[in-house]
Amino acid sequence: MIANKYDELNELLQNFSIDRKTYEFQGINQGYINDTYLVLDNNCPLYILQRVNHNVFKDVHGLMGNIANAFECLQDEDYTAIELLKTELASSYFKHENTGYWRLMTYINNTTAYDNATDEHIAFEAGRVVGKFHQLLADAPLENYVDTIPQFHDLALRQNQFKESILSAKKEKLETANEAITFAKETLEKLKVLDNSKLPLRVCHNDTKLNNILFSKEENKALCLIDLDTIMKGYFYFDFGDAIRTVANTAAEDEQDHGKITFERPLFEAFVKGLESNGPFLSKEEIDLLPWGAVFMPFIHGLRALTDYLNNNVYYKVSYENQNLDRCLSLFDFTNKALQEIGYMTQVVKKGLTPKV
Ligand code: GN1
Ligand code: MG
Repeated sequence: MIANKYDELNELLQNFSIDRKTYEFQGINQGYINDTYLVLDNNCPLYILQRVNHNVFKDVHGLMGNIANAFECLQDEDYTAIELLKTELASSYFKHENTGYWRLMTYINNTTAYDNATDEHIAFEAGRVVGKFHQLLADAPLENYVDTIPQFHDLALRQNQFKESILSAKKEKLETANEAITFAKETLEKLKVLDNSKLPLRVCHNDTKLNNILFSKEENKALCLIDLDTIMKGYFYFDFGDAIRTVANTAAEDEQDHGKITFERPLFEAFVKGLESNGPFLSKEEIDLLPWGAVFMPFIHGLRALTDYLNNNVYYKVSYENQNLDRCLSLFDFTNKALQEIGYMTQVVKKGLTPKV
């Protein structure tokens, strides 16, 4: 990062109600959407500073309201609270006239996040904290939550966007992505079995990939969920499937060697055990659809990555030209592997999860 960027960020921090000093910054290049910095004082990490991508999140005020509302419910001795630092004008975000929307949150020390589950303990902990998150939000009034990205996980919308991208894509791209396009069309047919009509809407996280779960470094205990921009209404199988695609798969989202992509049954079972450890909170209908969630979520992410590849990378930040296609192919490969495990997953969730009556 260039030196004067530090100055700009320090200037920006003056708008928040924190000690006036010269802080240091470390860029965190993880997400595909926002810009994130760790704020340090004398090498000691204190805050997370983020610029919210206004292109993706049109209603930042509503988004920050969702997070503040959720934080009120997410209070429990078994769930670590994150705090939003207020601006001098007592707002939870600051709008800079040139650089857009910024927010500042507490950094929780001695924590880490994993891209993949390395063992069953991590998978169990992930399930436990996703369950805890949902239990704490189970009675949250849905009307208080705006849709930060309307129809975020709506397959019909994603299918239309995909079809449009095919119409406008360059011929070479259509050829390179030919196999992925065929798989997408076939899988869209198969996913017609998904019927949401009997499911309750819940306040969901909507981006529960494993590296959005914070773990304590010492005990490897899952503390809380981070990256809360997509907290909004949804179905539980969204959060289940998004977690499973990273917990039960030990390969990266953009893994090019598909031999490394596997569906790890012990990790799947451990995650389900973790979910159940909070006691029952899902309806029978929700439990029945969970195996399909583990197919649906990697697929919809793969479809969005493919669409963005065909659209010339206008949505996701990419670190190399074909990253979106690599993500798509890897996500589709896992989708296929999860499809083959539907029968097995059905047995595990039926045996492992008790419906709430
Ligand atoms: C995006 O930037 P990041 O990693 O938090 C995307 C998620 C995907 C994720 C990885 C708003 O999130 O849906 O799971 O990439 N977020 C948005 O594929 O599109
Ligand atoms: Mg995210």
